[in-house]
Amino acid sequence: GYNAVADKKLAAKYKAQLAHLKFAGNTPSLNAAREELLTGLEGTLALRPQIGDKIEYPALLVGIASSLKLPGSVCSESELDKTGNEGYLIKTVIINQKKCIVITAKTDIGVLHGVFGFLKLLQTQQSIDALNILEYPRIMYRVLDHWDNLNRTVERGYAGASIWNWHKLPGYIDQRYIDYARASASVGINGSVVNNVNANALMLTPEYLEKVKALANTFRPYGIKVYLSVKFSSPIDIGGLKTADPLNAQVMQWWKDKADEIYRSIPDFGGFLVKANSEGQPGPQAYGRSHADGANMLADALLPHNGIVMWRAFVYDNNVPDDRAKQAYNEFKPLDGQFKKNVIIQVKNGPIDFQPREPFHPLFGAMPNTPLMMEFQLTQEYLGFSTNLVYEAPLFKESLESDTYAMGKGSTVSKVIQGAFNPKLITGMAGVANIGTDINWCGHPFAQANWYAFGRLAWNPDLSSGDIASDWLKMTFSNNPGFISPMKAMMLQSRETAVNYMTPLGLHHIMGVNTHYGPGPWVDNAGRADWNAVYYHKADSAGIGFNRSSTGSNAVAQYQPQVRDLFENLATCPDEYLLWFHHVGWDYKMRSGATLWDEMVHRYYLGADAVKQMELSWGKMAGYVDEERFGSVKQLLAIQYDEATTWRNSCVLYFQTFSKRPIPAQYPKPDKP
Ligand code: GCW
Repeated sequence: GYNAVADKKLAAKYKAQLAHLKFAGNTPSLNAAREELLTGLEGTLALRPQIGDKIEYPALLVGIASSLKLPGSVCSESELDKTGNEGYLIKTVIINQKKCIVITAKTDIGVLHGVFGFLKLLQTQQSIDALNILEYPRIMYRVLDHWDNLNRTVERGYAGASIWNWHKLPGYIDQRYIDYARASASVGINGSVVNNVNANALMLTPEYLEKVKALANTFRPYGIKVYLSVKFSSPIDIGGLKTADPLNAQVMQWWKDKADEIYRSIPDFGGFLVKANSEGQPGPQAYGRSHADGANMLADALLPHNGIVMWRAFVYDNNVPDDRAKQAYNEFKPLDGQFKKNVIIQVKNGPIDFQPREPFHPLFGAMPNTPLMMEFQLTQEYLGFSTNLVYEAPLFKESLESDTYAMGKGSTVSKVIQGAFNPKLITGMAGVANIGTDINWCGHPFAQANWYAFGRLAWNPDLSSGDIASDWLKMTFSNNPGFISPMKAMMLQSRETAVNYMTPLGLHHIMGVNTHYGPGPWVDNAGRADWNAVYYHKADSAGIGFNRSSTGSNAVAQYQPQVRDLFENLATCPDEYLLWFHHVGWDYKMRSGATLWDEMVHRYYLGADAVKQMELSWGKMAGYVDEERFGSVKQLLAIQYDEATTWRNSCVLYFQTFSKRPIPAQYPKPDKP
């Protein structure tokens, strides 16, 4: 839905400027765009513009440039070219000496994105007097990865069941599918991997492909392509073959036939996402083949249809004795340049696993001849599920803005994934979805901001967290500065706050075993060394932290020399990553002047106290928010405070068993673990 523009004067002005609409064309995407525009104008302004083919003034003109028959002076070829296949122009122009607003593009999907862009202007109460907006996506594949299982459970999902009702598909199209596509398209997302990377081979059977086709048909008008996660052993599991060896002729043929079968019913099918040889998933290594052999075989099957393979670099196993953080780089870096052009390697933002904070993944910048796509996690697996308010854009931006130095200073991760250093490569960004059947979609009213921010950053990774937060707040709640200013500050601080009460100073992976919920720094019996928290924090009587410097696992050597040196040297290693890269004594003198122990205790208290502050700020927002959402966020923040104090108390008391140092007197004693 769309909130009404609350500023009455401004609403009246908008209405006067938008009295007449000329909307050219009626393809499925343009029809979706028209309907969205009319719904948006009705919702924001209670406006039903007069619609006609003739231009009447003041006019809003919408359609692809060629069918609007605009005079060349209104928008030039070169401007239009810049918008590409998905971008758009929104301009104030003079036609017959009269002012009009034009929303135009080269393609139907561009027009749809333009309509959403225009509605955002109204929702965020911008002036529409003199518009000159040219927008286009910086990244090609902007994809949500659903970890949804066929039985409707969602791996690491905290917002109810899977929104895909496989039982009722293909006959029954739930309105949710359409709203999902609208919401995703409104932020520029153009792909959806509908099933879990821990894939079920049944997904590729004709019975399920029929259902996938129905979803693809539903998403198509919104410019969203469907992709599938595939299980590498599918030729055995459902194909009756004895092997899944990627160099076996029958296996290759099986995948070719499967791809042809899929494209017969879904001509614009996006391609495959593959998790192979990781956490027990089958893969080419079982046959002595490499990731490149596996990925290229699938790529060959998809290439005639323009499909792509997104091959994940999240790999680790028991055989890495010293440091799990090094494995992906070790396996993939030597394969640089060996992948087919329609393969893109999907790399998590950090080298371990979606922790509250990680340094950027060393593969970024290390494979100049291979497309790398970013994988972010929207669902809050390690960030307190859907009871914790954590706005993730600052986390995403932190990794995007990290300098890899791969092509000299300024070679940020953002530039690497935009293909700035090798324009021949395809580009992409994936977000592990946080969407479910909950009535508010994401479990926590503020968790929607992470879906929103992902879409905005995939479209343009150089946007700022703050601008995205204020757009989202305005469109979701209220434009009132009395609301925006404290709530934007709260959102922007929320991730650092979570880091403080969970894993300050570079600590990581000390969550509850398996669930990854709540504290579990004491875990030492998870079945495998690298699933134990003690493997990651290595606390002992001398100090704490994982030595990844040259005197330890030497993971620092996977970075360019400038970055390696920065992390290697205690004098330059940022506090944020201290215990990620170093084992440091309890009395180590921090930049703040405090000892490591005191600083750590301080951060834990700071984190929990900041959640109290969030509760207090939200408490003052009753006047700006409807009762239902106000009450819901209020309850969730109370839970979050409880969880934050549990984190703080547990970690401080547990680490104290090693440090044997007192909790500084200014802090209240932890009352319960
Ligand atoms: O974060 C870990 C999760 C697994 C997940 C895996 C992955 C889908 O704990 O549940 O499996 O990462 O990304 O493959």
